[in-house]
Amino acid sequence: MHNRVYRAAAIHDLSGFGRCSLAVIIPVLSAMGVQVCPVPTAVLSAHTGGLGEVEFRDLTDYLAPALAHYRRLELEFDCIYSGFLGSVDQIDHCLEFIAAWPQALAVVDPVMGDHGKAYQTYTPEMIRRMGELVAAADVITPNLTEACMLLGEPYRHQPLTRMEAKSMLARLSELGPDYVVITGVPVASLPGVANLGYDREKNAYWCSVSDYIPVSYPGTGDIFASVLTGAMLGGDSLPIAVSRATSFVQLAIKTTFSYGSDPRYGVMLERVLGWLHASDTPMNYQLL
Ligand code: PXL
Repeated sequence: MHNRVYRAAAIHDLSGFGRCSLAVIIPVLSAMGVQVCPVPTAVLSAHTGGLGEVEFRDLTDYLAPALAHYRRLELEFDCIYSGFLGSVDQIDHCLEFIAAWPQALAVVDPVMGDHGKAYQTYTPEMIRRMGELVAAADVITPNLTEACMLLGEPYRHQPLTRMEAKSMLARLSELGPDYVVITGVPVASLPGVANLGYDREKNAYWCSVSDYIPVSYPGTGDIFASVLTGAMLGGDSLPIAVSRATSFVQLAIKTTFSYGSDPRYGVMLERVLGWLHASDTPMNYQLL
């Protein structure tokens, strides 16, 4: 039994509107009993997914002095969790955070794009160098677009066979991480959309399936990776952590869809956050 609150450094942007990045990561991890220390990579007025021209302030210069301060304080982090980055140099700063707390669980969400396309602010160099950060991670959580980018493959518009899905997981783990999770994957023999997991040490492939909902909301990848991180820090096995994250994101999407709100405004996290306190163990997983 552990009798302390785990602490995570969350290296992500702060988008004021649209319910993504730190605006959802902080409440989700806090609700799961993890202390979040936000390390903002950039401040934006809103996410970059269709809300017009955003105000963007890059915080690359802030990251090294913030790390130096935490070292002076002799803080311990149980987790270093990175996501949306504002510039290519921030990859080096994330690597420095991971190196400074080598015993911490290093979770890298290689946020770069979705639906087969890179996000507006991501340059080809950032995409190329993201592989270095992935190599230093214990856990990575790309969506299918990001998984294809990391492997240098064209985006897959057709459902994957189970063999292709397993091959993608295994090849991503060869880049370095012990645990690979790919979100939002259509798999030919499975209904809906699958979130896939691979535990390299156990050589075990898992999947957790969601119903297909014909709307896409920004920030769901951040919510998924945060629930997964909170669950793994709390001692869940990989399939149970993937299952918990899948169930929660599905609940958030279905709740929001039922209200018919503007998808660009994100999911109605406020209405569903309480579910994270449920003590039931979700068992929405199967072998891939
Ligand atoms: O949820 C990913 C994300 C994070 N941060 C910013 C974004 C997006 C996706 O659009 O624009 C600023």
